[in-house]
Amino acid sequence: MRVDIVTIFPAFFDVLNVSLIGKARDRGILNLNVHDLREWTQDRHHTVDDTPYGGGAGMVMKPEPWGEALDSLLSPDAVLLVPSPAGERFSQPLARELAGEDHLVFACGRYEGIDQRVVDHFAARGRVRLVSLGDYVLNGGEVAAMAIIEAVSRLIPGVVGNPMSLVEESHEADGLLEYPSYTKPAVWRDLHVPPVLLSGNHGAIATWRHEQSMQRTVQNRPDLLGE
Ligand code: 6GU
Repeated sequence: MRVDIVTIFPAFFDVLNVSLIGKARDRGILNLNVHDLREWTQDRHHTVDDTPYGGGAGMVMKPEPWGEALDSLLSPDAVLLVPSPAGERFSQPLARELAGEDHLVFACGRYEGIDQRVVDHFAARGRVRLVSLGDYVLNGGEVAAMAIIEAVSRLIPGVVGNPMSLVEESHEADGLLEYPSYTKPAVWRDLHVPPVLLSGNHGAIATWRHEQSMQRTVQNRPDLLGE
């Protein structure tokens, strides 16, 4: 998969060199390119924003540099992703959908946003999605793009070493939250690992884990269980 990221803060993405994403890049599974929006400015001051028409607080990102940047980066089969608190909610199903794409382009704007005509222009010519991480506000799209890239790239075959570890986790298998995990030692600071996990009884372990998943979901995410 090819991923292009356009941002005024390329340094945010330096961390994509570490861990599993870094390895996937080294192995050529993930071709990830970070671009500075200011490369596509024409003026001496590399201006990327201006005051909003109609008034109001904050600045809006100018359309021209975005137009130039996206003209040069978007391929015919690319999906343009615009992180925005006004977008559709990002989810595991959307991550799975995006993991099947060949080319993703992220347009990271500041949170007051990019001139709407940029989205309108490219939506008329290709696939564009505004995507939100949830109901809170970040300063810009960079951290959101990073979360989306991590969620998507770990679903690409070969990125996560053991494919079974993708199956059991939260939001994948049964729509319940994941059960709690334990490792050695069996007693730590007077806290005991639940005895069933040491029993060797695989049926009992599966039942216990399902109960734990259910309990956690009722407690933390009742919305996942339906009305
Ligand atoms: Cl995608 N962007 C910004 N700026 N804030 C957010 C978000 C995205 N998702 C949640 N909050």
